[in-house]
Amino acid sequence: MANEDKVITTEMPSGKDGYEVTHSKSHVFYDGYERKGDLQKQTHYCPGCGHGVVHKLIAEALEDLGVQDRTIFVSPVGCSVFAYYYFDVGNVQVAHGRAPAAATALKRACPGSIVISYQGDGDLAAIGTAEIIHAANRGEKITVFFVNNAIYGMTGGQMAPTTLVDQKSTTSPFGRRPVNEGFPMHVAELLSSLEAPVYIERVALSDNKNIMKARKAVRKALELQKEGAGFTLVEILSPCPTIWGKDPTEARKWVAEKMIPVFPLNVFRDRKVEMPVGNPPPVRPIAEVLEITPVADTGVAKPKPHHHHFKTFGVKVAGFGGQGVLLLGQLVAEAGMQEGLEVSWLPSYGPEMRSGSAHCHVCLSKQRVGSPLISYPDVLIAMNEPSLRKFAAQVPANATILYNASHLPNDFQPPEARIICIPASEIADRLGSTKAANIVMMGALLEETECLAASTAMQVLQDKVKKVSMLEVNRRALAAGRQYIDHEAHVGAVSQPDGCGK
Ligand SMILES: Cc1ncc(C[n+]2csc(CCOP(=O)(O)OP(=O)(O)O)c2C)c(N)n1
Ligand code: SF4
Repeated sequence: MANEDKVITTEMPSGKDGYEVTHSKSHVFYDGYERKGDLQKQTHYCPGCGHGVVHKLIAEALEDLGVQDRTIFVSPVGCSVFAYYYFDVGNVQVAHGRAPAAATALKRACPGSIVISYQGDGDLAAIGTAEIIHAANRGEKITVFFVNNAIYGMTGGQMAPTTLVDQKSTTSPFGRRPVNEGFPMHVAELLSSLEAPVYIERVALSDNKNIMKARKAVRKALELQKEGAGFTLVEILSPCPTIWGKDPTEARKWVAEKMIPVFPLNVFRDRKVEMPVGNPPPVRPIAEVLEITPVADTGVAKPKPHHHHFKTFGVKVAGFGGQGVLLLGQLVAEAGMQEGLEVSWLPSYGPEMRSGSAHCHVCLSKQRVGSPLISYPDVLIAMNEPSLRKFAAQVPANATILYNASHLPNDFQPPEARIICIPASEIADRLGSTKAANIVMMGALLEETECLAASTAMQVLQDKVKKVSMLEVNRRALAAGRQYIDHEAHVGAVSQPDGCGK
């Protein structure tokens, strides 16, 4: 877009006294705002709102510093939630209070970018207190613009941590009382007590002179980031005429007369911080960190290529904590990976470590996995009765349920799916460890469905189980599960203690 295109010209009657008013907006703003058809030229902010001024200062600074193309603007939740409609930069809008965390990730992933975390006082100083303190304490190389208007604007004027003593709000209708709601929070001072921040200043949009100072502070913070310095924050005391119930001029006056005495304007921090370097963390291959030893590297022969008869194969494993439900899912996923499939494993469990319910979804696929959620599994492995009752109805007619028991509960209404009862816990018990019931089920799964090769499963067990005696139990459990399917299980008969389904 050429420069001239963004110049808005108002033609006045020409002639002797005629004149032309020309004003322009920064090229960092979009030409038109696509928010609403009839509001292409204006923002959604109320007349006299400080957000519009701060946007202008930021846009001009980004333009002057020549960093528009590498800027990422993180919008908060609050009145400025729509900042992405205005800034023609990289935009991310995040959950309430999380902007510094998202900005951290963005900056670390793209160290050459200029990352801005833009936040109101509710967003930064209430719900996002932890995020801002830790981002500042870590010295993240981001710039935070903290718009303090002493109130929650977007939601209609609730008390913010920055609300002044005696200031009325919808949640402090008689005025803020320190004895009840505490004192206004001084964010710039609070963060200045930390070691890492490089630059922290508080400015105000109370009059033109102070707006010029704010302009300088905004530039300085962004310039420092451009130079590679650490954490920078500008707190901006900002009018909110609408919620304060004042006209724009009175609101600015209120910033000067009421806010500045409580939040003094100051440069609280302006120093380069030398971060101690320390030993660099060890660099290890991802496969090693995830304990996925490529088969070729183990010195053991690669498993024979296995024919996969499916495009996508979904398994749900369910039971209670301690039955190795999640581990069974991991082993299946791991074996799938070793056979060159795309895989996913999605665990789900309650807060209890033991005896609570647990289940996991495993997807084996020849294509990239779209969703790790298995709503209609090809196989349900139900390790206990509650899991059978809970998930059986999700299993389609042409799919299979492997149930850990010698027969179905008498009052159970079997679904259309094939059900195979396998007393896996009893079998594992006989082999010397009830814990190996999940591996018995794995053997049954492989033998019944041939989704993966048993040799791959054995390979995975060898990689995972370090204790020789336990590995031997697992080897026998895997074989026992397969054998049960081949020689003892029956499908589709009555609910009898002979491994039968319906
Ligand atoms: C998790 C969550 N909690 C609460 C809200 C409701 N909420 C939306 S904006 C807001 C506060 C906005 O105030 P502030 O951050 O000061 O920004 P302003 O609107 O004044 O610019 C709140 C509490 C929400 N959207 N999400
Ligand atoms: S409510 Fe206040 S902060 Fe929100 S847009 Fe209006 S003036 Fe600005």
